[in-house]
Amino acid sequence: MFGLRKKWVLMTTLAVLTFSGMALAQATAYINQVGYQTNDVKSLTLTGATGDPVEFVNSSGTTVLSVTPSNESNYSAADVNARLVDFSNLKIPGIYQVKQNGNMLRQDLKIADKAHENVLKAALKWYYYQRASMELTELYAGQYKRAAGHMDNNVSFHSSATGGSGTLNSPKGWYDAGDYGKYIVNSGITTYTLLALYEHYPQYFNSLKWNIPAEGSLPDLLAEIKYNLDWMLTMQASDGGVYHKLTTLLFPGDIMPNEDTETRYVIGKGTAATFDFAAVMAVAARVYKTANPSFAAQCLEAAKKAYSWGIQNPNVRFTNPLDVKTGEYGDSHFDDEKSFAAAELYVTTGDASYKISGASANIPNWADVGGLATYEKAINQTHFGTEGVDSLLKVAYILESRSNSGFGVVMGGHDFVWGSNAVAANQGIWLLHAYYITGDEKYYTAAVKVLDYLLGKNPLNMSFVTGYGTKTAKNPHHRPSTDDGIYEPVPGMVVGGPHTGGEDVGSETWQCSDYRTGKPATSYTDSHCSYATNEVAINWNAPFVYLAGAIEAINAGFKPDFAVFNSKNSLPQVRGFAAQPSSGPKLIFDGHRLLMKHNGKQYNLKGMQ
Ligand code: G3I
Ligand code: 9MR
Repeated sequence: MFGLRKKWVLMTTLAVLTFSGMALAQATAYINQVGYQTNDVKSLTLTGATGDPVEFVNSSGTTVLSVTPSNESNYSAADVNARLVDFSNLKIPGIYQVKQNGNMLRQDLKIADKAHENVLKAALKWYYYQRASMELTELYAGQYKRAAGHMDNNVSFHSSATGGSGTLNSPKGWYDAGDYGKYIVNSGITTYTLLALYEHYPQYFNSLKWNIPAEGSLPDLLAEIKYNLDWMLTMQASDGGVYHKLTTLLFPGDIMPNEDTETRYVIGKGTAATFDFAAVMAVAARVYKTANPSFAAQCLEAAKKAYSWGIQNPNVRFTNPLDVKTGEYGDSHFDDEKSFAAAELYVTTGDASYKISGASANIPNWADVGGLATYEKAINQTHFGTEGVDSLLKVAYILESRSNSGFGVVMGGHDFVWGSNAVAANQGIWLLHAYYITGDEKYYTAAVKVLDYLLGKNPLNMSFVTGYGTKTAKNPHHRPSTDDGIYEPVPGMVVGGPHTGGEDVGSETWQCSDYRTGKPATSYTDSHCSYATNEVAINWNAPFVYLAGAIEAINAGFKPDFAVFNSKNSLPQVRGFAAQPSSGPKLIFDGHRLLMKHNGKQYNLKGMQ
């Protein structure tokens, strides 16, 4: 009797221990919540899981693939141990369950053709929602219709806007972010990124539409970009210099655009804004040349004038005047803006007097655009030699290597700054450029992992794009979303993302209680108070749009004309070679590439089809 009892106690204790052990190590799977492209690379991340096979179960309950995860390794930015699972071999569209040892890890894994087309269109459509000076009608905006705000046709010159007098007619353009300011520096990298996407994939974007009022017969992408270019052009003074921003003196409260009737000013004039403007206008001159030649000519003239002003005024720094509290976008290093403008003007005009040597190895952001010149140099080797290629690949190599362990993401601890999601997306663009110039699939695979990160495969287990994904931000710091009375925020917005800066943490009523975890990758709050982690901004959506757009276009069979990789639709649809000879070379399709195996060696058949 006693023996039996003892045995029971022992068994119960074991059961409790086992149960609590399982509870401690609860397995979680992190996926791209929007979906994976049918014929593309696919991966997910596990934490708290064993190394046992992961099963993918289709809607009929059949396990269609079983994959052994990688060994566990640590991702220090979130302080988690993670395993990676590559399920690229799953190539049948559908919704799948993800299981391990029969335990359900996810039920929302989606595989589809054009998996990112809808989120891409939504992220592009957001620029329409950000348009100043026009009413958003129900026809285009649906429930997000709103009255026009900020006509900006009679804007005062602040005393810092040197040389300006009277008032300026400066309508149109996109609101920068959750606030209603219009800032040239941030418009610079944003507008460039969208122009580059069109320039790299013109055929794809000539037919992609997302229900916006498009000017004339322009493709939607060019029409949307022109709405901001038209505003930017108004910000150039007659001497060629460009004003820094157009805002109120203070940030408005949580009101709709039409309710913000405070005086708006043209503020500052400086070297960063002027060179950024020159670069963007030089690219626009190429991109609109066929669709709207007179506009393209106007852009080129504006670019040249701005560049000359920058050369003559190489060090005019903007800082907020004492009475101005809106976004500063202050910068004191101008070499990067200068090399960006010079590279673009050289490519547009062919005039070698614009040539400047040296290439930046920094991932681009609004304050450091040297990397944008690096892109132009790397893809135009006849103009620039190999310096762009060298810088690009040096960085791409490091980024790619990070994506193969830990959480399977590219973001390292130092990348988590205000707007960290834009850092991620810009890393993705960098990797895509490495793919363009080398054709090496590993860079493409890493870029896809960046897209996965932004859409849910991250330690917060959320999609960073409003309205897209199983779990997304509901309370972004975005005045219209806060004030429009609609529960769901405006869709298609990329929120800033995690970091430990905590600039919005404090005791004032409008500040956040401390949401920081001590780890950069998880220091985030989906709260309206959090302008440091949960605001939205045009320069954060743009690199996401480029990344999702390029990956969609590549999957649809397009490629930039300068890229050396084979377009995906030129690959033969080979699913096994049943009738191959039993000896001699063998052709293998690994799901992504056509390979030849012979005498124990493997050959990539790129360029041979
Ligand atoms: O330059 C320093 C660098 O030397 C230092 O190592 C680093 C350490 O954190 O900080 C760098 O400064 C950062 C600066 O951006 C430049 O990158 C600041 O910490 C950081 O607070 C600052 O954040 C900017 C923020 O405005 C505050 O000025 C964001 O990049 C920028 O995206 C954001 O932009 C705002 C606009 O002002 C207004 N509209 C909304 C928009 C988005 O929140
Ligand atoms: O709403 C503002 C946001 O757009 C800016 O990015 C942010 C940082 O400059 O500032 C926000 O405005 C806050 C201001 O700085 C302090 N008072 C509260 C404002 C919003 O809650």
